[in-house]
Amino acid sequence: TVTPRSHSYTKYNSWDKIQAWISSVSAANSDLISRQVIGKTYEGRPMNVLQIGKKTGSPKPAIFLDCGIHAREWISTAFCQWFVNEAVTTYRSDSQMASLLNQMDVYVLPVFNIDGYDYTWKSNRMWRKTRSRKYGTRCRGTDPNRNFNAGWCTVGASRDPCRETYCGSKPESEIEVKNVADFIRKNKSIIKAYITVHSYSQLLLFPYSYSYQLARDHAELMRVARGATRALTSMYGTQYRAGPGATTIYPASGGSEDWAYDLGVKYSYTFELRDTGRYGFLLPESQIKPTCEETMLAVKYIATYVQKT
Ligand code: ING
Ligand code: ZN
Repeated sequence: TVTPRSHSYTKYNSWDKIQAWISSVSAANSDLISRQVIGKTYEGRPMNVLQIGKKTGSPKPAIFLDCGIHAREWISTAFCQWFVNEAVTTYRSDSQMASLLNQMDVYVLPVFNIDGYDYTWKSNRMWRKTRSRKYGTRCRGTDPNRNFNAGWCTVGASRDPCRETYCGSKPESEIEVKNVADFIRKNKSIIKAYITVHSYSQLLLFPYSYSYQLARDHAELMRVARGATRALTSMYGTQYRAGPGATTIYPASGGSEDWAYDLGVKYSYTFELRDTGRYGFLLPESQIKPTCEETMLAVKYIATYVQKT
């Protein structure tokens, strides 16, 4: 696999490097990867989705995986790059990966909130939101994980544009959220699982976050989550907790995973990667490899479960 000079899977990469990597990894693995632009960000950057899977000429069931909804959660963005590389480099040697990619496609959005991510590199490392402007305030940005149409702005979100959890002027007011929601709606019939990656806290969450009500598929979602976290822990002993968002982390509305679930994507999960607070969002680069390796086991567990269901 040819990667652009200075892109590294064990370092955090700037948006410019990730963009060049998207081009080169797609070109070098054209048998397994197709790329498409699902729209542009507020500041005009292209949002690329990589479709990974053996090309069969007919639509396959699929998993949608996104990283970097929140700008400062750099380990999340590193994970999507790791996932793409693992998929293409182990397809020929790992029978589980081969079977998965022969039967299913994984749609990967490596960076959801590109404008915010770029801003964390150039101006403010702790930025979380998008970078959109709003009339009448100097505060910029909406929390993209409060902007989906799932109990929108009812709990754990703010109507104040200056707050970190600002829900936006209406559901899908953020172009990045609308682009992703449109893509998932358009491919609703094939998307069987939705996985979104955040940091930090070492949790595997599933619906609901906007309500204390248990999801219709609670028992199955919990069983799969437990299997996934058991697989993750088996590698380095990293402890994860699994459960519905509202009771496991905090009640919050407008999240992508609740929205995807209510749309009909049954296997809908939010990962909160390492750590539990020592470094928080500033997870050292030395932890990229172990974090991504262990998380791969959990994602493959969920993917294989969905494949066989
Ligand atoms: N945590 C998530 C957040 O957006 C979450 C938790 C998950 C909320 C799913 C709502 C739905 O606050 C981080 N670290 O961003
Ligand atoms: Zn987050």
